[in-house]
Amino acid sequence: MDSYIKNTIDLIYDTYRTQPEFVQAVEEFLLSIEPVIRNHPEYEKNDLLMRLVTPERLFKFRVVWTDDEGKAHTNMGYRCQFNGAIGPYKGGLRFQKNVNESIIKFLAFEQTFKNSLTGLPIGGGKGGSDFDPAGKSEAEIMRFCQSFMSALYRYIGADVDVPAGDMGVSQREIGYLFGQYRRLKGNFENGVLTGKGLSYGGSLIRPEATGYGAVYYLDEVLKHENDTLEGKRIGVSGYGNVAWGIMKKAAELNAKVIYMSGPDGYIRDPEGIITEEKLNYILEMRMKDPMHCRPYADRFKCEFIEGKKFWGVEDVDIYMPAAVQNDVGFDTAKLIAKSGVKYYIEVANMPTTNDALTLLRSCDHMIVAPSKAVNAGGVGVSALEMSQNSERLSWTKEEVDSQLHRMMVNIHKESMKAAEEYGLGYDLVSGANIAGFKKVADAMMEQGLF
Ligand code: 2IT
Repeated sequence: MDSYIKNTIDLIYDTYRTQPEFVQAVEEFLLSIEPVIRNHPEYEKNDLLMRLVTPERLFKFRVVWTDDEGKAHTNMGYRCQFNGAIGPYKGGLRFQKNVNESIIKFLAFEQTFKNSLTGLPIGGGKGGSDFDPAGKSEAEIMRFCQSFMSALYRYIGADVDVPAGDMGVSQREIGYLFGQYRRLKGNFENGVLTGKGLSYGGSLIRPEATGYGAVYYLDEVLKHENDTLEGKRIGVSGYGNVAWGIMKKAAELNAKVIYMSGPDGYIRDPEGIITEEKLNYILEMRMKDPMHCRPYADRFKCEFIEGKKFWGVEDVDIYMPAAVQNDVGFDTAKLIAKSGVKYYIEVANMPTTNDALTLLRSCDHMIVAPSKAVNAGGVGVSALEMSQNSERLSWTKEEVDSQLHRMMVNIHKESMKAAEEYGLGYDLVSGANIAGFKKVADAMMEQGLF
């Protein structure tokens, strides 16, 4: 291994011992870009790698809110402005009980290269809170969002940092956050958040964009293998916004999702989650209770396997982990490798542990695609929302969708080219890391030391 890379990884392990997710993301990334580093001795002199893995800034703030009984609660809020070399910081907000500095930093780090891959001028950021939205009333959610934005508003702006949603933050939360921003600033500035409602500057297709983009990317992978989506069976973990977009677009393109999973277990629907009735039912089910997918099995008379994950099943052609980070660990990866399934298309941010990813990538029969490329359509359409806001107009569904499609084709192509340039063959993981890295590195080198 290149000594500059090795020393940097050692230093990261040493410095961030208490931030395992962050260290994991950095290590995977640095190992991938090794061939580029070897060609650029000037990077070491300019301390490029330590600068690259050190956030420009990270805000931590107290968020106090009152519940419906009038009792006060205190949570931690975060916004990490990781890298702004190629554009305003851009990335989602995650409200989930397990959120901590390590998780926010890994997401912001990944976001930097994902955003670079979109080809649009957006830097990397991420934020959120350990607030647990489960079981909270509408009024409690509103008060929490207002309090969160009261702390955050001074650090963001349409040309500074543009947050969006992530887990636990959807259009409803973005509405409350935007309302509070407007109230405090006395300025409409609708480009300051993305994922907004259509009545105040939101973009058509944004809710579906991540899932649609993932299927467009998958389509490119299949074409590369002289294969097609026609008739393909897909196993998707999760049934959230992103998984839902995958189900819908897959159905449109004559493929079908036959497995989905939730915290309570998994569903096997061999007919496919393809009808409008089924897709609408999932939306309803999630709104009522985001922790259980079992009601789907009862409603559509299919199998529900309690408390288990479906990894390892052989009756799919494609696996798409679209739930949480580190969903697939080493033992699960062994099951996936043994299943003989050819395509492993990451969708959620960092769904695979590093040892599991190494194992899957080493299987000759498998093609592995990395989440930072596959899920980039979400933030890509957020950037299109920013463009529409600054032009003060809105594009049609067809316009946004065709730009999204083009973006995903391009991300696949650029990743493929980057890997080929370094003699790595059809290696979409390294290719995405290299292509995402190069643009950020060029911008940082040209902007001088800071
Ligand atoms: O992980 C992601 O790319 C997002 N949560 C979307 C970020 C955005 O700014 O739309």
